[in-house]
Amino acid sequence: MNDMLTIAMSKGRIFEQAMPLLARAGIEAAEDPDKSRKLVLPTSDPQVRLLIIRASDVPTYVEHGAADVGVAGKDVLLEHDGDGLYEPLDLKIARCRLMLAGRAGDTTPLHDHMRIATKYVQTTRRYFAARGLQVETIKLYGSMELAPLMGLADRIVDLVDTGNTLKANGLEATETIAEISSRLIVNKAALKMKSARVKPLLQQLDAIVSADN
Ligand code: PRT
Ligand code: MG
Repeated sequence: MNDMLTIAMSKGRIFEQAMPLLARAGIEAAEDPDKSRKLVLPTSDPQVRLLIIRASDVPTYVEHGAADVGVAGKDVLLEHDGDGLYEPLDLKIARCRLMLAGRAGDTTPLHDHMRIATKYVQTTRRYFAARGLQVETIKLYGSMELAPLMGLADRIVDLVDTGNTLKANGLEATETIAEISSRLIVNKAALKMKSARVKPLLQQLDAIVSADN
């Protein structure tokens, strides 16, 4: 069991974009997580297994050593506090931007006590605090785009890729808070205790990402 390497990631876009990279490092999923109900997936390498969990739970599993390695969006990592993990490699996949957005044409300047709806409460507070503004954050778990339209919030902070979702809801982005991509994260203890497994994987993935970018 100690020779087993456990890799945590979410299904959806992260799985779809991370697995082709892992395949080039010799790790292929034995099953498709969209077709299987299994949360632990064996791989083509008998010593490697995948945990399929919620995107925002990935840093928690890795920090506590329940997974040795994980793939998590920078958005999730910015919002996660804890120090049991390293973030050694930018996989440059699942890219997007964390942006501030509001109703199209709304030119109200940013001000103290502005209400901002977001899933990213900590990151939002930190961003505004760094600019000397104290905002009122309203925590939402999804469909942030609705909040300014319904008068729940003045602005939102959300991920933007093509901008189509904002546009379809009469919103426009005004500022980029962070450039987002998925990172390989590693449990601190695992990097020491399982370095013979983890370090070669890191080196292989680093070379694969460099070849692509
Ligand atoms: O969906 P669920 O609640 O299960 O979890 P999740 O939303 O955290 O998972 P998932 O798979 O949707 O996203 C996982 C990770 O993918 C995020 O943490 C980001 O790091 C990354 N990513 C990259 C994105 C996007 N691009 C993205 N466009 N995650 C979400 N979106 C959404 C965005 O929230 C908005 O609703 O897509 C919409 C905007 O897209 P455009 O193209 O219309 O601008
Ligand atoms: Mg989602």
